[in-house]
Amino acid sequence: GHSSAPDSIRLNQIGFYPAASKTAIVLTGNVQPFTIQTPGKKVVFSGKLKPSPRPDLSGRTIYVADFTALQQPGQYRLVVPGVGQSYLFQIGNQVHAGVAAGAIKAFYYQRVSTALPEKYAGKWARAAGHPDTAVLVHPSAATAQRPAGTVISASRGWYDAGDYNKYIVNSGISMGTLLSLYEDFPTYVKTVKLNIPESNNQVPDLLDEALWNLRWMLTMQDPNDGGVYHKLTNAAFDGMVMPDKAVQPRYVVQKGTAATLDFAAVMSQASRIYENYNQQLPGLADSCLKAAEKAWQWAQAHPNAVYDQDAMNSRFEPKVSTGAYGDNHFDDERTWAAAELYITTKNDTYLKAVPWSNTIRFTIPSWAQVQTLGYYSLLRNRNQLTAAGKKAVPQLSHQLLALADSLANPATLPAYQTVMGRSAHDFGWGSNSDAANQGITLIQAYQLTRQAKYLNAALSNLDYILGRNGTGYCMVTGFGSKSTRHPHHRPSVADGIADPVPGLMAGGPNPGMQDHIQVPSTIPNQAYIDDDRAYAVNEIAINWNAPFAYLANAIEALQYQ
Ligand code: 9MR
Repeated sequence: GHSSAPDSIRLNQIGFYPAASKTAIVLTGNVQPFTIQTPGKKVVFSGKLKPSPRPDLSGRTIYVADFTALQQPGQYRLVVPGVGQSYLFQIGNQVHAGVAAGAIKAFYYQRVSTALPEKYAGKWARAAGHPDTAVLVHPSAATAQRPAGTVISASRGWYDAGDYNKYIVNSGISMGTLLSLYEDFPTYVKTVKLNIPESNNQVPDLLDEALWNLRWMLTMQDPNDGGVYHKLTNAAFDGMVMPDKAVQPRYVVQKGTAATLDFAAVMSQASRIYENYNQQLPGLADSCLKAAEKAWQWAQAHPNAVYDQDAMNSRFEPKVSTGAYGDNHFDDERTWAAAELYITTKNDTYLKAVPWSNTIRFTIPSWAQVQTLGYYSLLRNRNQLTAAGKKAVPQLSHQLLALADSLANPATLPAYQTVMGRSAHDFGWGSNSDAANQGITLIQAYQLTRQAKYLNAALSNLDYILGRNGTGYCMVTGFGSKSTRHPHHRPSVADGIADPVPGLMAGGPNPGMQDHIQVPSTIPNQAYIDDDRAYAVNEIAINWNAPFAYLANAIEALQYQ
């Protein structure tokens, strides 16, 4: 036939569950008929486009194809005469199982200090990078016991993103999100097989993978005082080379309140989760809880140790120019840490340390804004709390549902019929992770109420990430028909393999152009380019993949409940 223009039809490029809603967006100028066809061009469904109730962010009316009524499993295309046809998609059960597992497997590919053999990594096999067995204490972190230049070992962990550094703050939210996936859906998560070196032990693969980073995090605590170094880093970002070719000196820099509280939260949550695997991992849960309590005490004694990279650079050499993850508001980290410590220990002292005074504030989590992770944990553990903790549950539930209702409000549904993109403010750096984190909020509301509207709304954001969006891309490498192929990700750029490392979600549309790479459009939901220099829209990061992994796996876990 003639040019198929699949770019004019935007849908989840992977597919749909038989009983779930099925929507595509068609970029056309008028109401037209559409059909759904098999690969052999047999028409199995006919419908008519409807104009979107609201214009998109460029002010244009776009058109909605609803084929929810088609439930027969199979492979199909959507065809709009004169406009084009979509990529092939699937209707079927477990339709997202592959991408959901892939989103977790992506963390394996980010492993530091180990080779990735072909057996697990396929064509993305690579040599070990960054042993991190001889890391220098930076002058900003010097103490009497550990003067500047002291050599410590801090192996393992995950590379943060497209760069090769390891940041505690960002590891914190990433770990909290992945551990919460396990805590919310243990039965499903136990069935997720990742083909990683630990796959044959008796621990779920997700927890094995998370352990690679947890063990690194434990090394970032100074055993002398309990404080946690903000990050382990080069002085400057590496070039676009493979991990084993990046051999610049590595430092741990000053301890900070945000890093230490995030660490305390993760270790406390990890303690109660890995406790179930005490036989396979003897002593781990205990070590985590001790580390968490020690970190908490350091943070109590240092309630305001800001990581200010510029201030640090004005006083110490070498100057450090890698990611700052700087933050100077710690109430949210304190809330999260106190909540996790309270849930694990049942000690009301921690509950009292939650800064409730500024009232419960549910916001969409980000690396700098983590109190909601603590609220989620309190709610998911609501039946195990002490009497004092149970008192907070009604207010927490109320606030969670207020946020979820504002997200799922049909009156503010944007043109693409997704929760994501209700306003231009949704499109900052790493916007796809906000879509995923909105999805998690909605899943939490569903867990609490079992109201289908929340699950449907969460699914709309999975559809968004997988293709029903203003860019026309499925935002996850290796999945979908037209997906990100050139992420700002050093191994994907440097490995000489055409296909990018799979399972990685791009940051997504962001008109900010902090990388000075021109995007084809600065309309916020379209401000995206698949270019490996464009780190403001096309980098990948552990704190972005984690909520995506949560969302995709949670939706798989919930489909038959
Ligand atoms: O995700 C971070 C984003 O919120 C910030 O605006 C941005 C600039 O400070 O940094 C992002 O984090 C990057 C980090 O600093 C270094 N590793 C790559 C991260 C993703 O781009």
